[in-house]
Amino acid sequence: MRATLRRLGDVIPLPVSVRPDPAANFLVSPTVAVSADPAAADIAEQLAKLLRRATGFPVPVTEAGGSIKILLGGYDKNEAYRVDIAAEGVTLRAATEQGLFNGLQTLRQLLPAEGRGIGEITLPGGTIEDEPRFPYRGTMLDLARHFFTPDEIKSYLDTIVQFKINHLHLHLSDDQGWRLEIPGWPRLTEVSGGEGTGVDGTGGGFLTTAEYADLVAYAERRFVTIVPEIDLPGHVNAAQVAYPELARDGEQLAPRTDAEVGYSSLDANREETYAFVEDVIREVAALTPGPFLHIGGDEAFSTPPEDYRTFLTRVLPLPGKYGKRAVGWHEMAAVELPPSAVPQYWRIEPADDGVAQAARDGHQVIMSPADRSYLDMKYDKDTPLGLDWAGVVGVERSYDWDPADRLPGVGEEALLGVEAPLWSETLRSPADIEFMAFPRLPAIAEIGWTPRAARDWTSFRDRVAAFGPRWHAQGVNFHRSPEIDWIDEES
Ligand code: TNX
Repeated sequence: MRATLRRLGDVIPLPVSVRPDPAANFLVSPTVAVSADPAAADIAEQLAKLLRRATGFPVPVTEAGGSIKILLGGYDKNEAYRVDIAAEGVTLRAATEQGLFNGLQTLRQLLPAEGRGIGEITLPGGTIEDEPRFPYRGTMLDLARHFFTPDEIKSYLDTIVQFKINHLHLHLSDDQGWRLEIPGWPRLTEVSGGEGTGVDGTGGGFLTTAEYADLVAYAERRFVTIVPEIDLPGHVNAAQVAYPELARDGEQLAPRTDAEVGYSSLDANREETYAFVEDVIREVAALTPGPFLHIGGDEAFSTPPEDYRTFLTRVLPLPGKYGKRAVGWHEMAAVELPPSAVPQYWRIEPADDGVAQAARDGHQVIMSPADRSYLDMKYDKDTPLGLDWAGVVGVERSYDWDPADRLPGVGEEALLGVEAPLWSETLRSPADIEFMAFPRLPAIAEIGWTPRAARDWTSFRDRVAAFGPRWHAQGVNFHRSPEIDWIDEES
């Protein structure tokens, strides 16, 4: 069987520049080899593996002489890359391994759906030159409402990097559970991380410090930065159940498995609170090589506004004290922020004074409006999973907006990037995660990568249609949205 030839621009996110040259198609023949500088050997091996799987050919990796070449250097931007496909050979080049990794994802999408061993295949001729619009292209996974194991998170990582997502924010604590072991505070995970925790008592589990470190390293090898979140000063019932001295009157609170929000709070006027918070921030910072530490700050409805300011004024400098940039949900912008702090906008209102002021003050903002980017919103009223407080979010709705005109006063230059959060109140399995994320996460990935003027819903809709057989071959679940005219089989 001969796979249909992919078109050079059939890539998500759409590259900045695509110049097809149909006279220059490259035939991947049985003698093909990949050669690379030793520093790029890892990327070469990953490409060879994809080609072996697609063709069934041996595809050796050599230092020189192969018709597919991987070159490091010549390009001065971190994430940029260039691919040239000609009849005589293919060249992938970038200044950094991260750039090569991005190019590898592009080449992967130009291969037929994998796992087929179909013999000779053709890569479409021409040149792609590419680099991202924003440095931060993220998604968030809520491990607190429902825990997912390290292997499950790794498998999700392997899928999201194909769309050049480069940050994974992990929501590690909430009212229903605490999901990261913290040295010196063992009851957090012993009491609030085990069996019976999470929404409906079905989401138990936690990451040991070793598992977290391994996960961070796994992500790093795929050029993904883990952004850990400890949600403060609200969303803390699980911490208070484990350590009653963190409760307002020192009382023993009951574990909660419902999905209410806004009822719990640390006491901003007790020193015990700050001893706990600083320990946790120091330990999480020590375990996290990436630059960001997310301190939550959302929905603190039971923290009086004055206390909220007192609390954040003391806590916001702590990530900086331990070498990290504080990220927080945008409510934190009610307080004077340290210069490097990053507010993350999550609401649905068309304006926000605090975020606009932060942007004026030179802060970078992450854009995650719930009515566009929340992966836990239902696709339509019949979606079996998810919530609908921000409305239903179909695929076109998740694609057809722009972060640079979402909030007055928060334009292109104020944006660090975009993130698509996935809250897990209604999720139970990796298949549930995938169902909510695909195809909406690729839409958000394209918003974060592709220049605004170059992207267009009908083009995205047509390109995403070809991912049905790819996700099928990879064992990845997705929502067969009726908005997309899915291609069932690559013939
Ligand atoms: C709001 S978004 C929350 C979460 C919920 C989510 C459900 C945000 C910062 N807080 O506590 O899980 O809605 O969509």
